[in-house]
Amino acid sequence: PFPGLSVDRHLHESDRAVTLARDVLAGLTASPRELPPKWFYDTTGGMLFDKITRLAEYYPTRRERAILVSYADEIAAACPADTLVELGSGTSDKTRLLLDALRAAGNLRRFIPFDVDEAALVRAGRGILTTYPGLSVAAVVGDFERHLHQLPRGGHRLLAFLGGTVGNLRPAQRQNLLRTLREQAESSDALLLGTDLVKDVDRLVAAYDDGAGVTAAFNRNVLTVINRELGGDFDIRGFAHVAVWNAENSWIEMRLRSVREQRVSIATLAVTVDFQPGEEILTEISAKFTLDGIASELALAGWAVARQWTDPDGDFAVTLATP
Ligand code: AVJ
Repeated sequence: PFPGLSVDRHLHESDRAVTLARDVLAGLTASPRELPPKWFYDTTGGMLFDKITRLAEYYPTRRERAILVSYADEIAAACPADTLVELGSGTSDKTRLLLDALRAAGNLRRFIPFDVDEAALVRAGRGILTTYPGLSVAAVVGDFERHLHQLPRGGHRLLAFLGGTVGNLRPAQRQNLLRTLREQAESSDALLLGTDLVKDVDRLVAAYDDGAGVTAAFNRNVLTVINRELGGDFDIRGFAHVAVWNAENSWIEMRLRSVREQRVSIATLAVTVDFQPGEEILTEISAKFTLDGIASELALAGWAVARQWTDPDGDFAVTLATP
């Protein structure tokens, strides 16, 4: 669609509809009810998340950015990659910090953004190309739980999975993802993993329950997506946003709590779901880590930690690991 930009599709619009239908049917008929967080991110959800990253309470994006501002050069020195692969891309601001450092180190040739959202990939790809002429951008449209083995090989790749998104997966799913990446990594590849760290519970909860109600709108947006794409009749005001710290599992849970007894129909799925007052849907887990915990999860998946960086307050970590 643009010189220097190629798009490799492993996920199509029709897959999206089928996968959403499957996830919603399974999740809303399960006990406890659950919806996967990936369905937050339609155009509105993407904009709301963007707004979240600028909230006073939501520190992770700023902290990770500060780490990259301070240490991108060290990262590039420790891993002089010619290819940056960005998993769950879209956020080109932090990408550019890495691209700049890799370019300054002298080897950068290729950028491979990987995301479910084709439009966002093309937009980001074009933006990157205008600032990095000569770079080859090979976008991959895929789901990081299904299409990681389709990533282009070759060269010296830095596989970046930033933002703390790995925390949306449960431990077993995290192991799967880390092992899938490890299986395809060549000895000259490296992994760069961004993770939020355990801290004061009040700060953690505030980050997921901001005063302006942006996170509440983001959480409820999944119901709007279901209404639009599956013919649902969720009354958005009938569900309250809840953020709680699950100490046993070391993760934040976002839930939607039915404020009254209500029946919801989802036409495309031909199902109705009854909610009791106070009944909840788990919509997201966001795991918080310790530096040692990250290292042992990586080790279990066959990765060796080369370096770990945190921001001065120790809020967030970026870990560089090698096969
Ligand atoms: C984009 C997955 C890293 O878990 O902190 C922000 C998503 N959810 N506020 C996170 C999110 C609620 C975010 N990640």
